[in-house]
Amino acid sequence: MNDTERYEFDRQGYIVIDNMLDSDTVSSLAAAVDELEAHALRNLEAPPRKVSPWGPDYHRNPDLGYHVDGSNAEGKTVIIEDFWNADERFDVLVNDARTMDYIGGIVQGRATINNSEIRIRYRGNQSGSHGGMRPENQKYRYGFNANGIDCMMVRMIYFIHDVSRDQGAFSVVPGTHKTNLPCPYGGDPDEEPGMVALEVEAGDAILFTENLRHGGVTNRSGQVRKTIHVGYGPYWMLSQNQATMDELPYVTESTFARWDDDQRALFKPWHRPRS
Ligand SMILES: O=C(O)CCC(=O)C(=O)O
Repeated sequence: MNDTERYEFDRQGYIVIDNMLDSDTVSSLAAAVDELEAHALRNLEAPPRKVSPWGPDYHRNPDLGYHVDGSNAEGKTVIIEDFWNADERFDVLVNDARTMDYIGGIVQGRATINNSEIRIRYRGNQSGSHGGMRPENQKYRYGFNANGIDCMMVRMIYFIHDVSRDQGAFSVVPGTHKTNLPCPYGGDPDEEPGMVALEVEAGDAILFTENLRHGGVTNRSGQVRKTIHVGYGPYWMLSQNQATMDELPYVTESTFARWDDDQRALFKPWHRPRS
């Protein structure tokens, strides 16, 4: 993370990173997402179920180790969590050097991965605005101290195809990570004052603090919007996936077995890998 990026992240609460992934990686991830979407849609209603402490009722796939909730109907979204277990093509994102350099610039101490979701947003869908000051929940706060930026949860979104505003762009209200009062505007990102749709190209990434007001404007296009979201935070923060909220991260034995120690450490809150 260079000084300009650090300044902009502190000022705005997010940065857009051009060309984060090369075209081969984009193609490989896009194919893996398409295959996983097809598998997840076939299994959406199947047992076994995992009810999120936040309410939604997820399918836990016994073969591929993911959790899925949602629908592919118009206006709906499908969210696939713990996708690492499903396909080793996602491993390029586990301990990716460029990503970890950015995370090291905004999370102090040892950082771990606390969130992993593929968002598939069909025509008519929007992601409601959230984030910003929540008096009842300081878990995702944004801070700054003598050592610099001190974030709790942050997310990197990887884009595997171009996304314009009308294709359901990820959106933010710049600077709201520093607000002190609850947002009075409800949850419609198309209407929220100051909300900016961030248009990107395949291979770009967006890094943001979860304390920033953000969402996804309505997908008014024929293109289904597919993005890969990975959350990070201090090592003591447990899973922030909805299906496994505040539990240990859901990583299967076979996934751990194919990773090296540094990759495994990213999913071990409280522990360092054995040397
Ligand atoms: O990409 C979107 O539509 C919303 C994503 C979001 O809310 C998040 O990653 O926290």
